[in-house]
Amino acid sequence: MPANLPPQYHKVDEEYRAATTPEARLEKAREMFRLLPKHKGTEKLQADLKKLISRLRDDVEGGKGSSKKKGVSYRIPSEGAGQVVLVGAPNTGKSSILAALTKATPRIEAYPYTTREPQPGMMHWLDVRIQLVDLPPISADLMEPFVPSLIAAADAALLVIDCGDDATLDQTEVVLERLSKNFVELVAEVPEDNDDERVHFLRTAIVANKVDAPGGEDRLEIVRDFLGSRFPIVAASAVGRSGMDDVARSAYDLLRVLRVYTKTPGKPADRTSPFTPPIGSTVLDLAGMIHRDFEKTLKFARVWGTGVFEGQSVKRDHVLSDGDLVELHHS
Ligand SMILES: Nc1nc2c(ncn2[C@@H]2O[C@H](COP(=O)(O)OP(=O)(O)O)[C@@H](O)[C@H]2O)c(=O)[nH]1
Ligand SMILES: [Mg+2]
Repeated sequence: MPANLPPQYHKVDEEYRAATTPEARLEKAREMFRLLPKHKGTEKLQADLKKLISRLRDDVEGGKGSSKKKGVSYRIPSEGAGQVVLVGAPNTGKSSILAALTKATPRIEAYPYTTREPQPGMMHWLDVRIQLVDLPPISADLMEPFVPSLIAAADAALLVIDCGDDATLDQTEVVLERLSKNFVELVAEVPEDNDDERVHFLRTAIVANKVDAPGGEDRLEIVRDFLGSRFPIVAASAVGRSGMDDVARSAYDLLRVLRVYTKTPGKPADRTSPFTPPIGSTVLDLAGMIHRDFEKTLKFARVWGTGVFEGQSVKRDHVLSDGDLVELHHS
């Protein structure tokens, strides 16, 4: 995606790379964020820079002696097409959803606060691998201090709510408010112009879980009335195993990626494991994902898919579509 960065940005980027202390790097990263034009084409860069800034801030603060560090901190490297966190009040069924959709085996109990640590698992939606991360709950009484930063570092969130509980709307408000106070905003769409580097926006869908519970369908309607204009809502029952495909599909949709398959000239296509570049990516972006050097050597590509005739030759700046098959040709 064309970002059209101002020349000063590249200069500060170089200074950032040359900086040797966390403090100097933090300062340069902040400067880069200020210089970055805030529009659709820089969305990914804005998000990456924010993550970098908060990581550097942790480094700087962590280095100032252990008294500054409150409790444990976790970092879960993203795998597959992206990382989607399961967020919500206690006992809403977050761990049950992880267990239903992945091979992970979290503890599931009928009482709250069972999950104390983040737990990842790998989920499949069609041929795409997506990482789900189960998190400890958020309530008025408790929120582990590392939870907001783990959410901020993810690519998207599923906000799990309990349709078996009359307090579900209140509990959900508490979750959203506590995160907001910690500069994490769960939203349906990430705003394009956000100048506050401290605020992390996370694309979010609601999983209305436990629709099988007595009164579940009625509460689902109430949830739709109150939150339906704010978030997409997926109805589910982790225990009844209903709506699980919809949950997986909505996690994929939140990531805003394409499935793009590749083939080597003269060889058959690999139709099994797609690359997952962000929507709007070009042939050149894809080349860069496959190998750094490919960005320099790429001459043209042939594409089978949407908006082209079969095997059409396209230039480096051709914008890809979901499901495209691409054959890269190098000089
Ligand atoms: N009826 C019903 N119970 C569920 C569902 N999902 C989870 N539960 C139950 O709710 C309780 C809490 O589940 P858990 O996954 O540990 O919730 P967490 O605290 O959000 O991780 C357990 O007793 C689960 O069996 C569901 O879809 N329907
Ligand atoms: Mg749990």
